[in-house]
Amino acid sequence: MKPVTEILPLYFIMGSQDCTHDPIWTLEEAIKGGITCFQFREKGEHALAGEEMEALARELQARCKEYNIPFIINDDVALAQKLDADGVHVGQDDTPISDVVHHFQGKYIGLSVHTLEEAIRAAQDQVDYIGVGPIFDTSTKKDAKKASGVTTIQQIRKSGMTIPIVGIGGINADNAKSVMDAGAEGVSLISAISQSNDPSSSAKTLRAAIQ
Ligand code: 3NM
Repeated sequence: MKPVTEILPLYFIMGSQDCTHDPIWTLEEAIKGGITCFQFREKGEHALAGEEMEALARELQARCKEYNIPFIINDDVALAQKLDADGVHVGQDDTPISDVVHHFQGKYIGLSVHTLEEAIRAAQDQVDYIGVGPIFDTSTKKDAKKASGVTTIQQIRKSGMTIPIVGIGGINADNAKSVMDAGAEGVSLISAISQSNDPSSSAKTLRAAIQ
């Protein structure tokens, strides 16, 4: 298993509902462009369910395996266990994090946090990394909280916590560097790649922006 800080720099998230083009093609192109991790997040309006969702997850997982990119599943703990995913990412209102930590020993465990207090609890719960957001305004997650800019990341770092961080929400090639400068190990994003007509080139541009 790669060290968690190695997989965080360019963390691509998507489900079929987020893609302008075919999701499998989008992921392959994103991998060619240099993403370091992939999270399957089939959620919200127009998301697939049941067998169709599982079939897509398996296809995407196979692409990740081929290129040695970690395959992480959002929220759906049962699917993550069934597919033996490399990790699972949950939100504050999903499966209790203590259960996830217990069931996914040796896998990557990520938790979404929105405040310094939630970050402190996450570190106590021994998650591998936290997703801090929304940093900027996003139209991808309909129930996203108000954007906080990079302030929360700065607060977490000022407090002395070293837990690995990825920023999330409205991140693109123009603002990605500010997220890294605030103290994050990486940027996670959906639309900047999933809605691109050239996901490979978008990923490349993002990689250059954060280096
Ligand atoms: N979680 P985009 S914001 C999935 O704040 C998600 O926890 C968020 O999509 C949070 O890169 C978000 O297109 C959406 O803005 C990110």
